[in-house]
Amino acid sequence: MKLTALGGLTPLTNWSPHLPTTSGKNNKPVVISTWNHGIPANEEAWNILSRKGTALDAVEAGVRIPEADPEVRTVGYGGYPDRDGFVTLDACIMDEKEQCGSVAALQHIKHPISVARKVIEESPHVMLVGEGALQFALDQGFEKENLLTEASRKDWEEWKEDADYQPEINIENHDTIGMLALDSHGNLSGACTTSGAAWKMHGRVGDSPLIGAGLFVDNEVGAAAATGLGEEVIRTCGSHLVVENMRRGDDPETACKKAVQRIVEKNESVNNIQVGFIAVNKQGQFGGYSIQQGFNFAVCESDNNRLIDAPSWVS
Ligand code: SD4
Repeated sequence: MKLTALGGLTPLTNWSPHLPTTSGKNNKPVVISTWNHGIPANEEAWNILSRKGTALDAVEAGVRIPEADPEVRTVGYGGYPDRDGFVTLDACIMDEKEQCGSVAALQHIKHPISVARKVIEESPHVMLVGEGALQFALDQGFEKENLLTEASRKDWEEWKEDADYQPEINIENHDTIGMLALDSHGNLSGACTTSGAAWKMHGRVGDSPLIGAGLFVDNEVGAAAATGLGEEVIRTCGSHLVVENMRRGDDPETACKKAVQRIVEKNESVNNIQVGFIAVNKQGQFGGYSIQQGFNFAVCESDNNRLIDAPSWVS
């Protein structure tokens, strides 16, 4: 471990698990999602889970809430555009049979997560991008809309004055939404949806629509999702790594922490990098972990929907 290069960071050995960032009991159904906007999203998902609905239906319905909310500037309608002023959306969804669907660099469609689900149900593929994804969505009956709100257009105009691309560590405390659910039948599913990094290059795709990076589900083991600087998550196949850590016996928080540690070890400095992971296992235990402070996630179980501050590598 390159601790010398990580002045000021906490080595794994000094860490001890602390409640209530994780749950120790057998627990289902449960739904967990990234950031503050996870609270209303969980509420919607819980409506389905509490009526014995499927995890797949729950995560799709849940993340549609921030996708439709123009106040959430990092997901769906109202999301920040790329440097050329285009709102391009990334999303994926994965179910308990390891069926997965994904869209990337999709424009003009408010609910990319539902297009991703259609990729599972109505195409022989896993991933569609750009123009092809838009054409598929229109063929499936989705409506073409302008997703660039006046507020986001103004922010983009302001950004263009300096045109300085600096990924922000925690954007207003709510970024990509990744959501994981365990339903009353004991099945896991996950969804992840985002407008990606603000002011990104046109055509840039982050981790969020990439199965294994932004999201991974293995119904025998658990599920994980990521938020933060997508390039770092892609390099380490972050969500897949978290699930594999759980397969080897780690509880969800430790599994997330080890994936964070992998990113930390691969970088000379993580001062300007934020990545957060959430995870849930087959027993309904959950946890999260991030590089920097400021990452939180929402958990809903037994009608109790609450925000939890994730522990972080940098204290
Ligand atoms: C991306 N991971 O496109 C997304 C953005 C995000 O917190 O999650 N920001 O890189």
